[in-house]
Amino acid sequence: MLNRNPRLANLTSGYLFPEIAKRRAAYAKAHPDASIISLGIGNTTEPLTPHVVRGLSDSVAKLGTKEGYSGYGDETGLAPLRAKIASVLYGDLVTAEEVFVSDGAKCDIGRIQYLFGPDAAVAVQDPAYPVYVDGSVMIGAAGPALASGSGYEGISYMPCTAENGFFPDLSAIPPKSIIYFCSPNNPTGAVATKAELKALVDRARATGSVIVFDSAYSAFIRDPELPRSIYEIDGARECAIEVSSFSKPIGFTGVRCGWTVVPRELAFADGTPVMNDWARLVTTIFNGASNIAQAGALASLDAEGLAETRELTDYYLRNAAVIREALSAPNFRAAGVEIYGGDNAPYVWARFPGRKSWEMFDRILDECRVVTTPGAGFGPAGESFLRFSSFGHHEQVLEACSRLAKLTL
Ligand code: PGU
Repeated sequence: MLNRNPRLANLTSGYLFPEIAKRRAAYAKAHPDASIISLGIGNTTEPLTPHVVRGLSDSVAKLGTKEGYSGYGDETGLAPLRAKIASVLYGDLVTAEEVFVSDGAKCDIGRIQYLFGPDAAVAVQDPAYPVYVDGSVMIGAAGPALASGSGYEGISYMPCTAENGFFPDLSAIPPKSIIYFCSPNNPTGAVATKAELKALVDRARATGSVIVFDSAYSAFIRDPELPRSIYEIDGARECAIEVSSFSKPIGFTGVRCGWTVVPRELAFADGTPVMNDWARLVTTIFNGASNIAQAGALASLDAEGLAETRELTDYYLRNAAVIREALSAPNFRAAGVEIYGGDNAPYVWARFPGRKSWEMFDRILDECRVVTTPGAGFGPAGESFLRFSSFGHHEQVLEACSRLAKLTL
């Protein structure tokens, strides 16, 4: 038989979210009458909005006609959608040709690893969305797990803690690194300021590094002073790729549509534009996002669609506020629980001093029948934290919160 890819064998555990689903299923099996509520995975729950549904269904109807049918499209996306993303979401800070439509941010994060290959150094915020690290291990840019059990060889972990305002010490970034940076952040809920992103861009340029900026949650930013894109920062066009998504703003987690921006100025050490290789890559190993999904995404970018996006994201932010309040109840306060995030992001990040993440995960599942996400699953600096997701039906979130109020700590 063929040998197993040793890089895949380097992964120490399963992907975080299926791991949590497994524990939930085991608990449900042992307690068949328990009504479990999930504040775990960041998966949207509210129905698609009417204007977006019209965009989708008009596209389906068109595909059922001789004149309107289309097969394979441009692998880089429908021209009107690329133009609308550039103008509406970036205020023309990027051009339509620099926008590459995809089937989602996670898929593009995986494909981006091919651009730089196994020799690139990797720097990540710690904690971070697990795909950055696991994807790096899969391509061989990161090696086996460290003996200490805290991460993988070849990855520079940049702790983001309450003490540093969840913005890392950038001096830890080695030369010529891929820097994964997520803002609004999953899981901490922190949003980097313009000054912080300027420091990040300056450090990337000084070290010959490339930032992979994940703005999947930018639609949740309410503070007008906070940047929604890395391209609001001078110099970013020379050093940053941005990945983003329609999953969370318009509930497309299952429909699947996202995009990646690769600016014309971004070049490899030999001067080759990164954009050329990205186009080569996506036209070769990706056949474009579904034309139906793209039509829905396009509808979300006109005035009616934008109003719906605002309403939908407001709904989840209201849930986040309820969760924040629940976690400041006397039982949590007495245990010294600290609460972060949830105001410009759909995640609330809570620290349980002196406790382990998985221990708290099990306790809350057992006592409250509420699923959370253990902070340790996002990296060593996530230990002692839990992430609470605001994606859920409001009444269920209220019920989960009333159960949390009775948790013994
Ligand atoms: N980027 C970040 C930072 C995310 O948190 C997520 C989803 C994605 C990208 C995925 O975007 P798509 O466009 O839908 O591919 N994170 C969720 C879901 C878990 C997962 O495995 O993606 C979460 O709970 O963290």
